[in-house]
Amino acid sequence: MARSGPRRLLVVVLTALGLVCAGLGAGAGRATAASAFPDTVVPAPVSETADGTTFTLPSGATVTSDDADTGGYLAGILRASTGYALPLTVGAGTPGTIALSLSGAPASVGPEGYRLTVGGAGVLIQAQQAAGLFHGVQTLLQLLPGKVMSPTVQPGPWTLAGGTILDYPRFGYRGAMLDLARHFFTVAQVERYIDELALYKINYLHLHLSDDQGWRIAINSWPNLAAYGGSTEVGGGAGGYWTQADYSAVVAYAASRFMTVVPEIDMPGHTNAALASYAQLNCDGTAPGLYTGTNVGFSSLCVSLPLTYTFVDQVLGELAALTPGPYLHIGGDEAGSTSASDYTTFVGKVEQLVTAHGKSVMGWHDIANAGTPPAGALAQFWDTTTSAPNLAAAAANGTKVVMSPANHAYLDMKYNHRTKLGQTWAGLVDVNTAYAWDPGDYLTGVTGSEVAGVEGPLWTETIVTSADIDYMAFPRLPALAELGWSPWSTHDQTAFDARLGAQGPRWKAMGVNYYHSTQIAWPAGS
Ligand code: TNX
Repeated sequence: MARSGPRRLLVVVLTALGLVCAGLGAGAGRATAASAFPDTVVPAPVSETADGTTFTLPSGATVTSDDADTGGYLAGILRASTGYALPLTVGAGTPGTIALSLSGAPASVGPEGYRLTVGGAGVLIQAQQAAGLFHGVQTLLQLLPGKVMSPTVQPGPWTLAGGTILDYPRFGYRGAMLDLARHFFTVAQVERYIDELALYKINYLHLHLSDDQGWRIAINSWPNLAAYGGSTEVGGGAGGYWTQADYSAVVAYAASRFMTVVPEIDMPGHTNAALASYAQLNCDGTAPGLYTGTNVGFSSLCVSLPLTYTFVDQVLGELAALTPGPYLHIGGDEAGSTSASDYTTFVGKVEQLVTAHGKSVMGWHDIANAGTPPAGALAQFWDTTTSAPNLAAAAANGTKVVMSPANHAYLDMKYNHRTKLGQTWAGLVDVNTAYAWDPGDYLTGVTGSEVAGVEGPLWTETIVTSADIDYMAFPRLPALAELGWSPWSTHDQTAFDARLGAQGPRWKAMGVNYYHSTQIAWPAGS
């Protein structure tokens, strides 16, 4: 649905008013602040119609839901900040003040979309599937004052504007990657990040589980990988690893946020931790030492060694058994110590192993240098160029592309030269640079229909704490999330910057250590 000119102007004015009101402090309680509906939502919805009314959540409000988990998720957040009891009823019956319903949604919303209606009696979210209800809940939370995200009781009123939002994603793959290898992160740290990502309708979590500096997942058939290969990290710290139960807990937690885990074992390069753990995996039978620096491209599995494929097969087999999602990511990037012919041989064999374990291949786009991957594969573009001929050829043969151009999508690039964390090899990436590209029309020879979606990788050579993760991901991750979800027709830097600014009070309430980019007018106090 088109946005009319006058309404757009009105929204700009009301948004500004909302920001001013937000700056008046928690006690101001001005119902008019909610009039900013609906242009506070990131990612921008497909269509939105405000009807000029408002609705205030009464203290006796109830929640009904056709999906128990999503109802419980919403009620949990609302109870904490409003202090209201918000009793939850699951299943059929009279709709509650807030009703999450799996009936009546238009077919156009698809598996992940929803229709959200705010009327005089309350809020109705309708979806075809539970994922749609969950995404609709995220939009609802963004229509409420930002302090709704606080873990402690805040003063109301809890007012939102009346109207209807119809919404569904542009792309099916909207990912974030976390590198656990350069620095180790605990289950709790990753679950915290999952919760933050879920707010922006991210639906894939790519975990980079092995690299030169560490191996982070226990593999029963090769126990030294984690026990020894996981015992350090960049800078020489103690590292760590997840047990298989830890990994399964993260997979289940992600699923509760409608997010699919994609595990990555990077190979044939980026394998020093594995080579250090087992001498017999090395061509010369000698294990290198553990590595705690930040160079890339110096390690390679031994392509001519039969044991290499026994090893890869067993590792992938255990991971496949633990992973309900469709993809196993085999890395394949920066294999600087593997000859081109060895690389082709190796990637071809490993792709067959992934297929044999019933999974689809995902790899960095370098895997297209080894020819077109098997049907159903995803190749992840990471370079700073706008053309990648071998990738375009694979795409023409059916490989779908996930877009992570490092000069726009890498969450480990510095915002500017004063940024203490991060790297600069792909350039500086402030918010507007993160937002200013079209994933569906970026690579020469790769058409929109060949693009599966976007992903924001966070490499962790310089990232150590959850505060560091927050600082690099926010506010850029929401920009990427919008490129992945919202129709291109909504793309507007000025409008986005205003909507992004409206997230500041939410992150403040949650304790997210976000970067206060000077490109954004953050509301006072956030
Ligand atoms: C490149 S691009 C890498 C990673 C590094 C990252 C640092 C790619 C697929 N690999 O090994 O961590 O740069 O920005």
